[in-house]
Amino acid sequence: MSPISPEFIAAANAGLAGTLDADYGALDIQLTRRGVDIDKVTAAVAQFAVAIPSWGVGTGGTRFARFPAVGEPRNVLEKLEDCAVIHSLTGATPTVSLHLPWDRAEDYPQLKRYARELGLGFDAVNSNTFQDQPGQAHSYKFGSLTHTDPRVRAQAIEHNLECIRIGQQIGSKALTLWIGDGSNFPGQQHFARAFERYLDSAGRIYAALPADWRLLIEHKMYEPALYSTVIQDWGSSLMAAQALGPRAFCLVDLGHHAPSTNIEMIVARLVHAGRLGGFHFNDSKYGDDDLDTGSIHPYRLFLIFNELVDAESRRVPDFNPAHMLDQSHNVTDPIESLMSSAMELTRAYAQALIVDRNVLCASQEANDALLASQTLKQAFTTDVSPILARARAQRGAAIDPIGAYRANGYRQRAVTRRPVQGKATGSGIV
Ligand SMILES: [Mn+2]
Repeated sequence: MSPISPEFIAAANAGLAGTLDADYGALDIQLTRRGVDIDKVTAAVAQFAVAIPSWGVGTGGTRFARFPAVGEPRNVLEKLEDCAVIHSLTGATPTVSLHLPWDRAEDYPQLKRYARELGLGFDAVNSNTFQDQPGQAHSYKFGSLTHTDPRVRAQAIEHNLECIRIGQQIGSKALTLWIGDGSNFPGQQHFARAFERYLDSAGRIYAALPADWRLLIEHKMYEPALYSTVIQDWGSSLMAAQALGPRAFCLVDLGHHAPSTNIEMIVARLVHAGRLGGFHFNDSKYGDDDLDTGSIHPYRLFLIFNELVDAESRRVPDFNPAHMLDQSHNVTDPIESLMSSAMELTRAYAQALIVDRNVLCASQEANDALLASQTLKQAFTTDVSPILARARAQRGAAIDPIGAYRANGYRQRAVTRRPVQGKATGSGIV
């Protein structure tokens, strides 16, 4: 049972239903004129789901400092409570992505049961070989899966195998692999040998994957290694996925690219290769900022979803990318940021669903650049908010999630139930 009751949400919705009906009706008239069946779009939006990262419900921070918020979750159970609040209000976040060892639990079957009681399941598990843990035999200072010392590589491989074993107990079906390995100086690392070591180590992890699991390979062009990273870009990621086998896929974190990179085109290429495994959604102005999804470049987000809907409409075989948020919240209530981001994703999806694909296709074939561009802009500039709100209401979620959350007082109650600790565990940027 979620900490936010269905009765509370129903009462919050009651006062907004009339306005929503009017706005939805007005949008229906507009979309009908354009040949769009609004109820079909709403039904599709109601099916949209994105996983919450367990590390997202705590206040993140920058590499300089972290300013803890009040009422922050102190362990994985409290993180799940917060995730349940987000899902009950948005209806769009039924799963949680755990990060190990930050989210270690004593009893994983019990953790799975507790999650189910809250109405939640588990998405991909994330391994962590980019920082040392207390009591660890070998340091990751100079790498993990690609370290020159085979003992370090063996330790990093074993950690990933443990993540798979834990994931199996909680019902996960994917392992996300991101390594901080790389170099800070030209000449520090032999590029080819480091990549070969990666393929060897990742191959051992891949070999241990259960039959119904996927391996999601996350690339990142810089940081913590600032000159080169071993899995630097989608090219390295795709080469690795193709070398490992059919259940290895590429994961696109929006922040892990050079500024101005055409991410929607990378998405199209990975779709073509049959290797688009999923996303870490966030937004950025300069680099890997991990800002709230859709807060800086909503048009880019729409263009990415345009490629996803295009792939859906072309019935690309086995097309099933995992959606996850990966954000760091420094100045907002993390629950509010995560709700807002989940809503921005459904917005981009709805906008992409109402693109007139016949006109777009005809414009492309006729080399009518202006009409093609305007066809996308028409969809992007349509205010689809009533569709999102109706989809939420249909799922028993809130018409106005943030308004309902503030009215509920969940955070204030959490302050009392969760006294401030000296140091919060397990937050970071990945
Ligand atoms: Mn990420």
